[in-house]
Amino acid sequence: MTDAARSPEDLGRLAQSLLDELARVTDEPGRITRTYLSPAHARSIDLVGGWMRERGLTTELDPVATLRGRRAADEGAAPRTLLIGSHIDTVVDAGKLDGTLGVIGGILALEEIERRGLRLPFAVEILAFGDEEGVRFPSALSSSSAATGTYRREWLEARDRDGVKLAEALIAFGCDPARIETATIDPAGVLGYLEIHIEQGPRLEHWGLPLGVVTSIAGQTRMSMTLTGMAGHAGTVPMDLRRDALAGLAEIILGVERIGRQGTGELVATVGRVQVFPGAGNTVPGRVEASLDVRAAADTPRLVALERIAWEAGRIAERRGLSVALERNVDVPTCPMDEGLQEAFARAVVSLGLDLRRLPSGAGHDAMAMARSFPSAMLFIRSKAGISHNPLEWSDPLDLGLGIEALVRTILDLAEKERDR
Ligand code: HGY
Ligand code: MN
Ligand code: MN
Repeated sequence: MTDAARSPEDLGRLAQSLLDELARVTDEPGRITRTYLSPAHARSIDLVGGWMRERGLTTELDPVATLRGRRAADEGAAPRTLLIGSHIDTVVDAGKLDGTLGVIGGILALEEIERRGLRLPFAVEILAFGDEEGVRFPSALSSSSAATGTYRREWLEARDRDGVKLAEALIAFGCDPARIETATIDPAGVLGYLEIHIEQGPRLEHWGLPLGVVTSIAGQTRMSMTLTGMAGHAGTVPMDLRRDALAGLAEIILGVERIGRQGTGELVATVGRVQVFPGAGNTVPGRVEASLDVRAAADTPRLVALERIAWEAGRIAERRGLSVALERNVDVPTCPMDEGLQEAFARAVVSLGLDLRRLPSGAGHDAMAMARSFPSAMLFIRSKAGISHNPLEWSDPLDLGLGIEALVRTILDLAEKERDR
């Protein structure tokens, strides 16, 4: 390492300071909430775009508001491009690291390569996706789907809780939904996609390791469930004459939990959001809308569980005189990570003198969408107590620095391979 190289400790401290600054960009003072195409998302693009430009990257915003920072190749007649990225949108009341670490880590890794006076035979593009979480609209992974030409046009018709259509929000943001196809990145010119991300689970901490190479990403299905009964006066409608949509949903939720527990392949099933209508304390709920999130390390257990949940929801609704509608919003199969890029991450981890462990991801990531077009791989950084989607989300800055140093070494490893190509 030359003098200009930062140690993992220094890299981690620097990453933490940028993470802290970005965490202050929120739509909800006092907690981190930065949803797709929100005012905070716009401010985060300005902040992160400034960090990119300060470090010599050229920036642009693509038609779905993905911020792209590009570093040109130093050599080669027709150099390819290495993509690095993650998301800068968050869940509600989020932690500081989920997604943002992959973008900031990419920016700092490129800065390290500059500081060390090293040259690359390929261009590098840092992608800051704006809609990985799918919190505001039922459209998860929509921005990375646009980069791989797999955008689902029906997402444009989706509405947020205020009734704003995704297409309208894009236009209000200064983007043009009619140009979404131009967001597609041609795979012919791409080496691959790398994403560093917090594990959001307990394995690395249990193993006592700061880093781990991801083998595959669990498939996931996200659905909207609507149950319709009859609203009524809480004081006058007898219990046996009610068509209480919320009571019906409560029974279905316990069924979802039971089916989740009985499943194989690390199946998980969650109802995370419920909206009750009309929502008055003295009114029998006439309608409820709920989310359903089902995942597993293999596709079959997930598909079997979805069938069982649909069947059971139908039976419960029928018995209670309710109607039930299930709509699929996201359906992403289990996604294996590229073997070659996994080995590049693995060599970098070993070069740091760390034990090498590999693990699957239960959480979804932009890498699932990017893998549709490009060889893709992920490196996990240890999460304290496996906590995420929670303001208590935290990783030791030294682990952050080790992750970024591993990314630097992976980029240099790929540079050597590219020269020998
Ligand atoms: O829900 C997920 O798995 C990811 O955090 N979007
Ligand atoms: Mn997340
Ligand atoms: Mn994430």
